[in-house]
Amino acid sequence: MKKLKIGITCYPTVGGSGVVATELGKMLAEKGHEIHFIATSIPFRLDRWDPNIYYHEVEVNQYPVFKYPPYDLTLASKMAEVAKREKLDLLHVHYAVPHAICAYLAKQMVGEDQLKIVTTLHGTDITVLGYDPSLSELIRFGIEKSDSVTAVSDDLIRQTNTLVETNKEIQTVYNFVDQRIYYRRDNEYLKDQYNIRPDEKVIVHISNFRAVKRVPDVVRAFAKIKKQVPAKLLLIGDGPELTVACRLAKDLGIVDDVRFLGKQDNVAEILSISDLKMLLSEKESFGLVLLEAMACGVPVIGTNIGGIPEVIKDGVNGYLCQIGEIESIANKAIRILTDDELRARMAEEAVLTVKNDFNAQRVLSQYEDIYYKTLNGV
Ligand code: GMT
Repeated sequence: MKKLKIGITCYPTVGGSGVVATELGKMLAEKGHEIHFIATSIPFRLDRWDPNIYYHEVEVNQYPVFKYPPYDLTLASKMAEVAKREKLDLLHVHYAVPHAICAYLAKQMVGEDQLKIVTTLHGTDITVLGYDPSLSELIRFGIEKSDSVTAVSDDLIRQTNTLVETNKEIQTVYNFVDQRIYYRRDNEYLKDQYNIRPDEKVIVHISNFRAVKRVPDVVRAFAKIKKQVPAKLLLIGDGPELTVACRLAKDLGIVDDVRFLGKQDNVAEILSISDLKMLLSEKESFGLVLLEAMACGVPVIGTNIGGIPEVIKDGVNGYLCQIGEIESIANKAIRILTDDELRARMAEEAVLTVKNDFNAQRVLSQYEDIYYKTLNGV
């Protein structure tokens, strides 16, 4: 098979879409494809040198004549410049808005037949922006002008069809984690470093602490769990709701049992001392953090919304729960934390789910297949 030259654009800062785009780029490069990241900064997971990986910085300047820095236009022109010079076969963009629109502009600048566009929808572009009538037309345009479109869950395809009213064929390509990085280590000593007693259970929540993640529900559920099980709560990440969570923990008298770890790079290390992961969001097209936890043998509790039921098999690798039903969430958590046999079985199933259903190599092949079909006009 011909080795491809692929431009990848994503938001390079912390966030599931950036992680997926970067990990995919790294794996494609390992297979010999030439990967050109086109972004405003080096994606944070682009942590190793590879001769097949290039990085082209989009420098967004502030001009006095413009009220806002022209990110979209600068990106489109950088995409066109890189595509022409490096003779890219295609651009794989993550997000319909603005990245698919920028890619379409670049395609027109390069020449319609010279460059193909593959767009991956991650959710935020659809489930947040899709409700805005002033943007839904633009999202539809970005989707329909892409040569191929993928989404990270079946649910996201349903939502896209409803909110954006498009008939474009969209294919589900699930997210994945690299099990060479995400696996359970034997590092119980870390508990001591976080001032957690050996007999205490560890519950973890990882997110960008936006309102949709409903972090206060995690804190409320933990307060109930704490009454029956000696435990600590690790909050990883940062965002607008962090102070709310902290204040609530104080009000509930449990702040000494919560560790606010902020943004962390070595998440697999921390997951390896965890007994349960909670993601109680009201919107979640997939929930990549669930997969990361599961790969590290951590059972999960997640809300029965969006793409989460495609990841959590209720009663097998964790439990599904209804949004905001704190009592029932706490009861399910207590069941997992107090029944060693159940927890071990769910942990094993969690690792198997990642291996069988969200296998990195299989996802990589799916994307390659889409690239070749797109280039052949299939
Ligand atoms: O809100 C986030 O979690 C960040 C957001 C992003 O754009 O990076 O995550 C979205 O894409 C991830 C990777 O596909 C998914 O795992 C998340 O579920 C999705 N977030 C939402 O749908 C809210």
